[in-house]
Amino acid sequence: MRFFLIGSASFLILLQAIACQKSNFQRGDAVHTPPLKQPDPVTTEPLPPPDSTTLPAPVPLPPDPVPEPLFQDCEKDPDRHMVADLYTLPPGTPHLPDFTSLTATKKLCLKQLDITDRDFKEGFPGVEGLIEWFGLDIRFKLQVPVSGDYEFSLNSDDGSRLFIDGHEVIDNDGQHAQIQKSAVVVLTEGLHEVRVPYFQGPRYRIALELQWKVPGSENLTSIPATFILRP
Ligand SMILES: [Ca+2]
Repeated sequence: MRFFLIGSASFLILLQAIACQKSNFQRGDAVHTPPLKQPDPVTTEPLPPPDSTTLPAPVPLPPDPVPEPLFQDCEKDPDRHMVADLYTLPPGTPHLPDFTSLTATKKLCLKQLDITDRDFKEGFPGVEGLIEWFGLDIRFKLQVPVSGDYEFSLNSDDGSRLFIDGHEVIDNDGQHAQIQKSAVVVLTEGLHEVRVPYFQGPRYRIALELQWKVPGSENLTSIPATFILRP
């Protein structure tokens, strides 16, 4: 009987030892679990250059302003109220011809007669054939703001004349370098017909300026565009 108890106790101890070993074996599995994956190291390589296609486009510089031609087709610019019939003249023409006996080659429009004395190539840009030996019969309506004495000044290279309502006011005709002539006329308030026949003789200079001095003023100025209307 005593031997049986000792044997049973030994058997229990043996079972506990086996259970303990099994438990250790399971904990050993946890120890041998593969380590957690470490994050990739931070790269220190330099960034590639930015794609040039993503850069903002350079701002283009504005083009140089193109000088506005003095003469233009009348239909292209209704704001040009001076109408000029263009005539070609034979070389050596000494003075203004009778334009009514000639056939105009073109009709052009302009805003102002303010062509100061200059190289002939600068004065009539953009219109083929306007170099020398040509004539312009220029017409427009003048809106006179108030009745009174008006002084007009006509400067030209070569010849020109000024007519108001069919009456000659200034005769500056002839083949010559720039000459300025003036006259005073009495005008009533309202519209008046103005005509300035002009011709360019030989190169190398041209000029055509029409100015006025309104009642009470001391200075000659170009006629404001608001007072110029189509004939
Ligand atoms: Ca000339």
